[in-house]
Amino acid sequence: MILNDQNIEDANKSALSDHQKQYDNLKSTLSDKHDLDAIIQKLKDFQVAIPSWALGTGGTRFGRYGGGGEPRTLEEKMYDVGLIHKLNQNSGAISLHIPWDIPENPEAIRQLASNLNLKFDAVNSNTFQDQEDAKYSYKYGSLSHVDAAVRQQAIDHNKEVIDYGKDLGSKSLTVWLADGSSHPGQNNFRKAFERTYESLQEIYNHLPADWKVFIEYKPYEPYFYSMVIQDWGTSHLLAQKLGDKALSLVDLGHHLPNTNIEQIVATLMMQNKLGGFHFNDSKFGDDDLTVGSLKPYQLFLIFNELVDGMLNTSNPDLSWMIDASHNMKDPLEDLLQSVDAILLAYAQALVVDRKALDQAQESNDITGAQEILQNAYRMDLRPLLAEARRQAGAALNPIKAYRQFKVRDQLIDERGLKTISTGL
Ligand SMILES: [Mn+2]
Repeated sequence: MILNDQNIEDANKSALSDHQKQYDNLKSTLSDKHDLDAIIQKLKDFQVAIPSWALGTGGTRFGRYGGGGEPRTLEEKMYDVGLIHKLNQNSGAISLHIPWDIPENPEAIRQLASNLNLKFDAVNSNTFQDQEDAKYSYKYGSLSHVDAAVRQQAIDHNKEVIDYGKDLGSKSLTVWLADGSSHPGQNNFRKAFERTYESLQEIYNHLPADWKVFIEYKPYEPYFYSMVIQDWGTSHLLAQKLGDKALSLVDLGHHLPNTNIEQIVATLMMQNKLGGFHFNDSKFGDDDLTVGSLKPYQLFLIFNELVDGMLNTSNPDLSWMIDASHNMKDPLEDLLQSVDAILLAYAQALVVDRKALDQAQESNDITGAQEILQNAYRMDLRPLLAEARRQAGAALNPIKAYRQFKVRDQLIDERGLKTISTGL
């Protein structure tokens, strides 16, 4: 299924005059202090990649309840991302997980991406599952395994993923290493780190000149006692040792409860070592819930540091991606909500009075600093987002348009009710 410009125009028609009133109101409040055209341009430019594994229904170790019309092939996944992008014009990239989504015919896949106005974001390797035709098992680790032959298999897989990405025009590899231990004494921490570093060096040396590798960290799961890359410090240490093309990746769900993620962001950007971002939300752990659904203020504080870092450090441009699992909601609706939450937090951070905040901080005016942040956070910037979408040719209200066009019903008609998407 494809939506065209006329569809979007039709969907917007009835809401245009209300939108104009709301936007004019907001404009009169904001335009004294802010260059709204510049902010709108930033919002239009902001593109969040959709991972190929998040377009079907996810599950837990207890079960999975499919929702129907799920994409069965890489091509169908790309059509789904194309639908999201057509509705919001902020999702113009797809991130592939190999071997779940191997591009068998790169030429045709590139052509389809270009037809749908999509780019290929980071490619992701998978050494946390055994593949059917694999010679060795990753039960006791991959890049950190005690056996050099198993490590080599995992290294070769990562190199292969880079090669697939090269064919498609990706510029980065994300490594999330699931290696670790579930029992005290099982692993020698130092040796596990050293083996991992050596394996990553070989992968790093396979990167094309204009590529980066992002190193993701996670405190627990799938292992419950230790993870080889457990936190941002370990990720940063590896990135630092590897070289300029290696950077850390922050996944919002990969922290223990109450971790100050915004401070991690500030520190990594100060070091020019923040490469990528995986968005989701969580209450207990790596819950992979809709971005901004539980802790929107935290998301705003994170964006406040991201915007500050983008203005005041030389950190390279970031690779933005959603990394969530849609277990109960329609994945496409959930992704539309997530992208909207990300853009809203970004917009709020863009209207923070940075000069006043700096003055408040430098004069220990704690109350004043809080007022400045909360003034931005409590402003309703949804009309600004809608205006950016309108200018970009997207739907004023993407979810409403999605429902108006009965997209899910059409996808079920096309693909069937019992389809299952590869991935989570
Ligand atoms: Mn992630």
